[in-house]
Amino acid sequence: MAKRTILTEPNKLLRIISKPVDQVGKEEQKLMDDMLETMYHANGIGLAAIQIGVPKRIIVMDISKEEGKKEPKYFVNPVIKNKDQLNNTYEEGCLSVPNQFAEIDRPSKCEVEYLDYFGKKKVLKADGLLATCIQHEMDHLEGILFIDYLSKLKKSMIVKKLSKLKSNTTVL
Ligand code: GNR
Ligand code: NI
Repeated sequence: MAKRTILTEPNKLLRIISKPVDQVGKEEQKLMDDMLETMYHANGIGLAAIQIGVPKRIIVMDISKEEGKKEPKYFVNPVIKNKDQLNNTYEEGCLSVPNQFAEIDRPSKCEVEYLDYFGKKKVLKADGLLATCIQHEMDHLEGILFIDYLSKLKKSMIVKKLSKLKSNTTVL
């Protein structure tokens, strides 16, 4: 496994629409391993492949709370089947929008069809944080970030802040 660099806004790659995976093979499994390691290292609960610069429809997630008890979840080619009529507000953050948080409204429950780590077809009914996180990650596959849901003013303040931070660092 290898830890990779997480891209941050305003990086254009984050706006790419990711491509479906033909087959879950060795290469995809290696990518999922790397994504999980990268996500754990950054203390995130989810990560989409494009966040490490790979435009494939792959997501990893772990929303387990207990320290030491890992519950990794892998989603390849995920499709949201049913969204609840009812919305839920959650304070969201994103590893690609570091240290910025905002309340975002999304359907409170959803059903997702996907392939797992072994390429097996699965269906998952999600609610609570899991539902929010899956929808946040699915947005990444479409090149959408949570700040896109904010007012122009709020969004531009965040983007400006991040651009400034970036120009002050020597890495990248
Ligand atoms: O670590 C993360 N936390 C989080 C909190 C609320 C809603 C969504 C998320 S996902 C985020 C990791 C990330 O950026 N995934 O793309
Ligand atoms: Ni994110």
